Amino acid sequence: MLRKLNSRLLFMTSFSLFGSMLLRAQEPVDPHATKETRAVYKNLFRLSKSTVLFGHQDALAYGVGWKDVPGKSDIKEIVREHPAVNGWDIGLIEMDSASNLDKVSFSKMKEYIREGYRRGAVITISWHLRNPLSGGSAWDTTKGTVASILPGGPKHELYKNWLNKVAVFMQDLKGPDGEPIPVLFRPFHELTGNWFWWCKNVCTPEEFKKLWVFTTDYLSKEKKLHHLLYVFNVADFNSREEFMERYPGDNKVDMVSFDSYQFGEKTGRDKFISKTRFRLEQLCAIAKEKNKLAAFAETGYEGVPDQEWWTKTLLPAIKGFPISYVLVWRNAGLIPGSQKMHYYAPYPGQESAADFEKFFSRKGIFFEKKIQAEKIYN
Ligand code: BMA
Repeated sequence: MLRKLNSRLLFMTSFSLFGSMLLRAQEPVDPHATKETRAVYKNLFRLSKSTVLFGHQDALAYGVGWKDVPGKSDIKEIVREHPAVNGWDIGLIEMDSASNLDKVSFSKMKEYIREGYRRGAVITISWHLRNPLSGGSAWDTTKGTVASILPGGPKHELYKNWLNKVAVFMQDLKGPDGEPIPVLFRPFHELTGNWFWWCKNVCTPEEFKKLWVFTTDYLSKEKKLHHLLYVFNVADFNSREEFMERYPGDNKVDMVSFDSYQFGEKTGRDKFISKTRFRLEQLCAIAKEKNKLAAFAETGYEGVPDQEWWTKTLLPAIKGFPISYVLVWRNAGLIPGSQKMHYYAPYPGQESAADFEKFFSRKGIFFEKKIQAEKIYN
């Protein structure tokens, strides 16, 4: 009886030891990930328990009414600090263009990335790549595009050529000691939408998974890039099943995330909060179960037409969830050729600026100085 109890105890302890080992195994999926990449990965896990980093797309390159002013960002104009996460997009790199689809020059982008890294910020990159089958934009949803670039497909070689260009760009991101700068790479984002050629209305789950596996394997094994963390990103989603339908596997993803925006009247506040909280609950449950990082990779309310959006909408929407970061989209300002203003962060004089300062001073919200103090690359 005692022997039985002992062996049961032994089984239970070894099981829980094994369990906690599994829980503690916080390593990127790339077994050759660089030292700094492993460090940022672990530190993001640690930090996500109590803090959320604030991010902004293209923050250092331009803002509402300005472009390429060294040291400036709209966020810094308000709170005297840059964001903790710097988002960039490399769309058009595949065309050998000197600038991306939003006219940020790639050489300057590299400088901004190095600058952000030196200040201890997190770097994330998305890729609005053009349609390799039709020659159209990322928004050209010609059917069969994904299939055409998979191994054996007529555009496979072209796609590899594009990936080679991505690899050259990524390889050029180096820190002061020549170390590669870790990047949270978020390819094929918003894959559950219906607006990009890799979205769910124009490829099957199997095709999408194959594309993901081919791409990540090619970059890590063929091109030997070991400073990328792979971010799986869906658009608005309504169930766990929807989120998981195209998930390529636990050994191919470092972080799970989704994008979701507020639209319409500011009375839509409650709806946005409850939908976001529902999604964050699903997301964080998946992340926990799979031992992955989680993020709210893109959000915002275009033009921020709500004076208290930051503390009365965004904060209540994300409060309490162990996510690494929340990022708002770019401050393009006036879209050329239209009367439309396109921005998601405040700038001096913008109606939500005062509330943004309140958001900034909340304990668990990190901007540049707090992330710098954490030395996440060490
Ligand atoms: C969209 C808009 C576009 C932009 C694209 C890629 O959401 O901001 O103006 O070209 O993202 O950054």
